[in-house]
Amino acid sequence: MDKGVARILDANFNRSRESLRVMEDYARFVLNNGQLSGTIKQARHKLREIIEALGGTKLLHGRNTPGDVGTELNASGEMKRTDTTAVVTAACKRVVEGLRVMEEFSKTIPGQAGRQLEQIRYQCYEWEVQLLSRGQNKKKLSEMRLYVLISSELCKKNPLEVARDVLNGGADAIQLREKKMDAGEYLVLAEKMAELCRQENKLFIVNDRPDIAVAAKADGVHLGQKDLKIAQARTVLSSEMVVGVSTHNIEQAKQAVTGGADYIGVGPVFATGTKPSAEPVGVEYVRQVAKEIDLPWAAIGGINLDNLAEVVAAGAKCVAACSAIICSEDPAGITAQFTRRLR
Ligand code: TZP
Ligand code: MG
Repeated sequence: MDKGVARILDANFNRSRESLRVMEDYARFVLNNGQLSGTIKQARHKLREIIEALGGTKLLHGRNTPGDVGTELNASGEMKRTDTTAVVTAACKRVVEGLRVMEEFSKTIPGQAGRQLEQIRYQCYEWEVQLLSRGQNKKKLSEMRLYVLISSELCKKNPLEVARDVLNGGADAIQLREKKMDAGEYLVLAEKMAELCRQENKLFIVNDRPDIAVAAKADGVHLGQKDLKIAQARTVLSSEMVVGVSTHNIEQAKQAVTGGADYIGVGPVFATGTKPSAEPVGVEYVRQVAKEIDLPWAAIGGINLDNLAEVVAAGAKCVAACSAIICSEDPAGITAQFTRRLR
């Protein structure tokens, strides 16, 4: 093999492999997404097989790092990244560059390497979208202050109008929670609400039903303790989708964290007619979560403008509210009062 080609393949194999590892670790440790990190890992192993077939250790003989005229040439932005999204974006760009260079020069060598490298490169374009959109959803969750639950049976007018009102009032996320609707009707409403939220760049979550969340192109699904487990729901969710879990005590909260939840609900803080069978857990649990849980979370249950200050004083940065907002005659106005006090 031409010595220059060997050096190019060796350098770009390392470049691509290292970048894949950055993507894999981001999926694994930042996104908690075992499925995506596993798929990226497989590609990293496939890449090793391709390089073995191209000559493997023979390429190493061409390596001459001290004599490489490019090691001193750093682009000015290379050592600075504003956040983890910037890190993973750079890795995604680097890997496809590396793969493309390998692909081109491997054309000078007989075999299938070019095609195989091309396939990994195409997968990388997909992964970039998945890694970044889930990352963006997680960022939105960490900045979320008001999460509004909408159930059509509690609305004083069309639930889509209520959704528009709460978005106008400044809500960061909407959850559609329909306990009595047939799946077909639930989906139609969810699709329309998802579209409204998308237009405003706000999160849209479907309660209970991962299948409807996927079909409606929601940003995620919310699961109760008796619903599907997170891993079970993930088998049908797209990898960019987030999962929220209701928790009623600190053990459940910790379990949700280790199970890979993206956010948790904390409550019911107060007794609520929206979920009359649920035993209120009080602000003490809010205090505990504020101290012990390092994941976005929303205090929920019977929260209104009169008791909001108490929940905030207990450490809640984000609250979820349903009846206080959607049962009112002025959902936009009440939402605006919530958001003003939460920011
Ligand atoms: N989970 C715990 S409390 C609750 C849910 C779904 C109901 C929240 O509604 P409201 O009307 O804000 O109490
Ligand atoms: Mg449920």
